[in-house]
Amino acid sequence: MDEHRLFYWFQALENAGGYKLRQGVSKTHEVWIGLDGAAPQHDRPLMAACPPSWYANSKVFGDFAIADAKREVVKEYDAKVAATLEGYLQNRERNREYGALNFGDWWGERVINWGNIEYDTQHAFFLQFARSGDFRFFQAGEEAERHNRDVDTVHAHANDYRVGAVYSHCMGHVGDYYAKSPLPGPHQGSPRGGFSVSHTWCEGHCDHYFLTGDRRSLETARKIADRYGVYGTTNFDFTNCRVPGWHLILTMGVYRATGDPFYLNAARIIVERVLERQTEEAALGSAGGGWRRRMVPGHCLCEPAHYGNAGFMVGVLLTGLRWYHQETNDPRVARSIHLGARYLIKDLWMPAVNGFRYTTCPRSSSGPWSNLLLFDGIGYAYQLTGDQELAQVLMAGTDAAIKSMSGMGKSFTMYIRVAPHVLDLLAKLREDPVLPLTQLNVETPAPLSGSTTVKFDASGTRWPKGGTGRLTWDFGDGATAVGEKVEHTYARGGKYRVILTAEGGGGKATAEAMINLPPKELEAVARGRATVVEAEGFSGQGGGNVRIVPDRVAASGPIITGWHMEIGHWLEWKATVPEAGRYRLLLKYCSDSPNPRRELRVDGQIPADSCKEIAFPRTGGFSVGKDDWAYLTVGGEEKPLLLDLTAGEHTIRMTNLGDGLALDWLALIREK
Ligand SMILES: [Ca+2]
Ligand SMILES: [Ca+2]
Repeated sequence: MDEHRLFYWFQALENAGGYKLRQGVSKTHEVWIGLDGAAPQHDRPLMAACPPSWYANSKVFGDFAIADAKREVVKEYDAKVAATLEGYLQNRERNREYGALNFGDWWGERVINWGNIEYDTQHAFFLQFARSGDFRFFQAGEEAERHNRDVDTVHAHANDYRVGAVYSHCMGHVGDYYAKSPLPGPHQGSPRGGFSVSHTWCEGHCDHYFLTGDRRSLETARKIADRYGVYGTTNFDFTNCRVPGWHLILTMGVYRATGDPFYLNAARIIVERVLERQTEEAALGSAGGGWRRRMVPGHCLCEPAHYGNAGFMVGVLLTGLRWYHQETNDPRVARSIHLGARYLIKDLWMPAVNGFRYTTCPRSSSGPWSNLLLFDGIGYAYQLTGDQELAQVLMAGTDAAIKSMSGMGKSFTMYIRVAPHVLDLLAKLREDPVLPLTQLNVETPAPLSGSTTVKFDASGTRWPKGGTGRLTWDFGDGATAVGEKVEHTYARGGKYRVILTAEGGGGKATAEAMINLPPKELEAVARGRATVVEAEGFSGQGGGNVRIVPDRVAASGPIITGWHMEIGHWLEWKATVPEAGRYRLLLKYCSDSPNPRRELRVDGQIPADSCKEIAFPRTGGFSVGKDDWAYLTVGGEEKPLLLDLTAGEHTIRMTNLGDGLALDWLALIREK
């Protein structure tokens, strides 16, 4: 990365021989004097700290589960958080996140932005310190706190309206060094520094004050909450759910810290409008209970766009409502949280990946990365209602969520800022499950084996109160079975949704898996009637360069991708067939582009008109996080194109006519 993108620049004053800072930026420095003439040995004074149980009982940081190496879920969570902190600190080294005005923040949001502590990094770290007593988290939290408090926040300004505003992620913390991003393409660096309540945090400031007594942190929190409580509640309304969500979180944080009713009143204004706008009835293809709207391009690229919502936005709002409900016990808010939690599950929960879809749009990606963020509201709703459908999702999504944690500042913060508040519940649901806790393992046949026999194992399923129960299987093709370990042979390849139902101990739970089997005609490989050529083993290319990538989900060795940049970019493969005969050509590919097309030549000739432009239907992804592979028989499965080939080597060439296409392998299959 270019050095200059990392620096905070002091802007030169024209003709004055000096430099200027943005209005309102401040800086706190500690001066250490060694009275005995020696240099101080520490980079921070000794600090008095309490044991985690004391912090927990104080409720200053809300309800949370303290670190406990004997508790399932809690133990795994803390081990993962500790390991992920290493990744966070390594990123600091790699990105060189140093310098008086940079240190404490993390870099790399939208490639070259400073994150400006998005999701309240200091709060996330202070909470982990309070739970665990691990001082590394206090230090990382204090570094983030001092940066965000001093540099990212406007402390004083000629325009009163700006006081208490906080810059959103942007280049150089405060923006406006560039008129536009120096990188080409969308979503690469935000040159302007703007303010939004949806990128503004106060909880970490209050935490720091409570842990250290540093009044500057509390004053900063009040300055921010005052600004948004005054200017931000006039004729209050909102565009999307995270606006009232973060506004409530920061306002309630300062209310808890100060007890000043001004903040509770500001929160009440927000909540009233949130309740008015909740869409209780299912409509327009989206479940009821969310705050349905026509989705914006980042959330849905379909024409016309789908109605619905983005899970993380609703999740943030539920957290804000939770904090408000904990202080007020307003029954309307309890009901709203329950409706919202059910909405998240109905519209976005994807049982096959034990995670949520990003938005209501069926084409948006899904995974467990937002589980912990959303589980805060869902877990609270479960505690309020005992709704077992919520418990099932909480139980199913716990392990996947913990495993998917990453050390990038934004995602790390997003995981650990709320998870501690739901962790105790997640652990209790594991220690004493109210429903069967299903464990579904799938063993698909080896690639290219020609087999379509799949093995299923649910013997790890746990039952409430140590009892037992009945496991039933729906294989997705009409067949069913009963038992812990079963296997099933599919008549043909394709994608199947398998549903396991566990019933016993007074409860019922289901689990799902998606399996993706190659076409039955690949049996020919096992019988020696097919020649398979790995895509990455191409013999030549021209007009561009593809990338060879290992480790894609469900791939046979590496794959090729990056074949979309240049129209006319061709690739060639050599395929040797042992016998003369008629062959069909089968390709294993995936794509998330709207309209991938390729020209096909065999031994220099276009074998049929249909090969001048072969269209590959979109598969929904590039097999990064889930199995997006599909199989295409040239000419179609029903009436395949048959190539008359002599024994020996033949050349297959495909040329890019547009859009991205990842290829795993090609197979020539001889007709019987
Ligand atoms: Ca910053
Ligand atoms: Ca391959």
